[in-house]
Amino acid sequence: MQIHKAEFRCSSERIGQVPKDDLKEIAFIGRSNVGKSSLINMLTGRAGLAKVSGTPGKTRLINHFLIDGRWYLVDLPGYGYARTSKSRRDEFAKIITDYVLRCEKLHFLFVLIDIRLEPQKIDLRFIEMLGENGVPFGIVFTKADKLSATQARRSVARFAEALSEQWEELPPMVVTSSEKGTGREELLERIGDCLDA
Ligand SMILES: Nc1nc2c(ncn2[C@@H]2O[C@H](COP(=O)(O)OP(=O)(O)OP(=O)(O)O)[C@@H](O)[C@H]2O)c(=O)[nH]1
Ligand SMILES: [Mg+2]
Repeated sequence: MQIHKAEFRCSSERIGQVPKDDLKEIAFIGRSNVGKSSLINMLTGRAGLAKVSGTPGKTRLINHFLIDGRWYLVDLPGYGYARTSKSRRDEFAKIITDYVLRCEKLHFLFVLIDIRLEPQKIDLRFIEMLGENGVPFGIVFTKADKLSATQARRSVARFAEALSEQWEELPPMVVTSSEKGTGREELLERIGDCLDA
């Protein structure tokens, strides 16, 4: 699949504000600073489309980007930023759980994982929550440019092993680097398949 045109459509602070058309939505979620906004810029080929920052918590709203007038890429705030909160609702802020669990237009969710890290409890809990609620998802590993190919393979295998404790069948997984453009074609293919399904 190709992306020819990407345009910012709107920022929403509640799911009641998201676009009311019937276009499918593909969303990116993950911990603050994992690289969600950078990945949107890499995929669309537009460096400044989604706002990127080295400080966690940059994206605070649900941002919709209209792709080729046909579907939306959705940039979500990161989870796991407010460390003091205890309940699951707070842990995965209300705006995120509302969108992920209640937005009927959400077609497929990609959970982004920093490839450098050991499997993190908060990511595994989030994925478990998706499973419990029947949300279709895949995994995107980010920042692959920070590791050697061998280290990257090991990291993916480690995460797959952690997931296989929860899941009989593993979700699709794509390794990416927004810095280098790695995984762009593969991820676009995946998204194309999701949109056609
Ligand atoms: N080396 C490298 N750095 C990356 C990559 N992707 C993102 N970054 C850096 O990681 C930091 C966070 O990137 P963002 O795209 O803003 O992350 P986010 O997940 O949208 O963060 P929040 O909106 O705060 O939740 C920035 O400093 C990016 O430049 C990558 O593929 N490689
Ligand atoms: Mg962001």
